[in-house]
Amino acid sequence: MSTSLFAADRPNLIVIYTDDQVHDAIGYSNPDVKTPHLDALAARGVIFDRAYVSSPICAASRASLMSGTFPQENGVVGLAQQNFDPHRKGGEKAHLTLPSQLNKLGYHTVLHGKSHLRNPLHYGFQTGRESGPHDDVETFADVKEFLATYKKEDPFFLWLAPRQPHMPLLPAQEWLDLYPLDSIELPSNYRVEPLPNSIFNQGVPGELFFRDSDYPKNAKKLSGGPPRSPEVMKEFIQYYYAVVSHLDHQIGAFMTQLEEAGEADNTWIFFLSDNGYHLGDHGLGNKITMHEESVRVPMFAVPPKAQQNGGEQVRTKSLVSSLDIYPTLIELAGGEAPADTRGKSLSALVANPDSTQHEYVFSECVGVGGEAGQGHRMVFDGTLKLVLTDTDEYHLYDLANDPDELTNLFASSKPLPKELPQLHAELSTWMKSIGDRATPALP
Ligand SMILES: [Ca+2]
Repeated sequence: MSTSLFAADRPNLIVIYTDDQVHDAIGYSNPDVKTPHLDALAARGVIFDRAYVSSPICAASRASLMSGTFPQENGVVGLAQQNFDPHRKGGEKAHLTLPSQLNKLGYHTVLHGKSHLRNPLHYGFQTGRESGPHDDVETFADVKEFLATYKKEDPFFLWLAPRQPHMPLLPAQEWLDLYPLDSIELPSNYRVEPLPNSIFNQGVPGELFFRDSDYPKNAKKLSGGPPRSPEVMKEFIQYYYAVVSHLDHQIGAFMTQLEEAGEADNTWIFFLSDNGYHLGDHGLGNKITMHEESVRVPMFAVPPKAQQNGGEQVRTKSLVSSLDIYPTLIELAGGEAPADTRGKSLSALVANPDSTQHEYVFSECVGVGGEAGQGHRMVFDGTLKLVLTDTDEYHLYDLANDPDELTNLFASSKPLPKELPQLHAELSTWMKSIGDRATPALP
């Protein structure tokens, strides 16, 4: 793919934005997961193997993507739905949201599925609606109707945000049948419960969540946190994967409809999730932490037909941020993202998957405990991950040698890497730039 092709003439833009899908809960990264439609779609574009969200929790991740800013910059830092101020920084530096920018560039903008920032029309979408809590059918019915009735004067920007595989996990039996329990593998870093350490805090210090009271259907309500036995965890994973496969099926049907509507030839599709999910790894459920399972998501981009690569899978190992979506879409629409937008257009990386999108990615999750500033932050250079926890402890992981993030180098006898001071400087500079507090000295 060439850069000139990236500047196609006002293509339609679709973002498929799933909910709580961990990075390897997709077939092209994990053969245990059955997602034939997503695998085929991804094979027509570029897979971003190392994509990180700016915040591993629903509302903060979404507001961040819509505004092109980190949570502490736009004020939506937590879990609960909040009235999202479309003008970041309280209006001092008025900055239109992604849908508002695309409206100005002549796009028809529509959201169907989960907004989680209250009414999507409030922050720039022209049409669409937030679907109900059990939207596995409703959201896809809404987008089907949108495509069927869409008038073709203007290109469209469709934000398709199904709630799956978020709780509750209620798959039909046909999807569960794809995953016999005896075929389910536990994660290599599975534990019955986490070690007592602030790195695992998911609320106020020491608080842990599984949030699976609706799983499985009709089951006795389970308590909110660990311990979680191997048997229970395998059943949980079975339900989770089954929901992912159902979601894949629905996306496949939508792609067929897009094709039949004659729009596939002039549409860019981006796929990602708002955050990952702990499936018993480290003894955890839910997200919120800075571990890979929480902050890393499946993500890929598919260009219009004429620019596709003929079904040969293309993957990039470069670090990518969810914040890159905003400037990428603005560029595709022929506009220019505001200078202080945090992400960077993916155009150069799509044209050359061997290139480097970011030297460092950052993430934060500081609003869950209910007190401002409480939570975790991280910087990651692709090998080393430095985390500052909510009790001011630093953790350092070497993912090249420890991909499961089991050894905190500060608590081991291993020598600290020479890159550590630079990593700390990057974390410190970034935290200051988003209005976070000063970083403590390294141990
Ligand atoms: Ca989510």
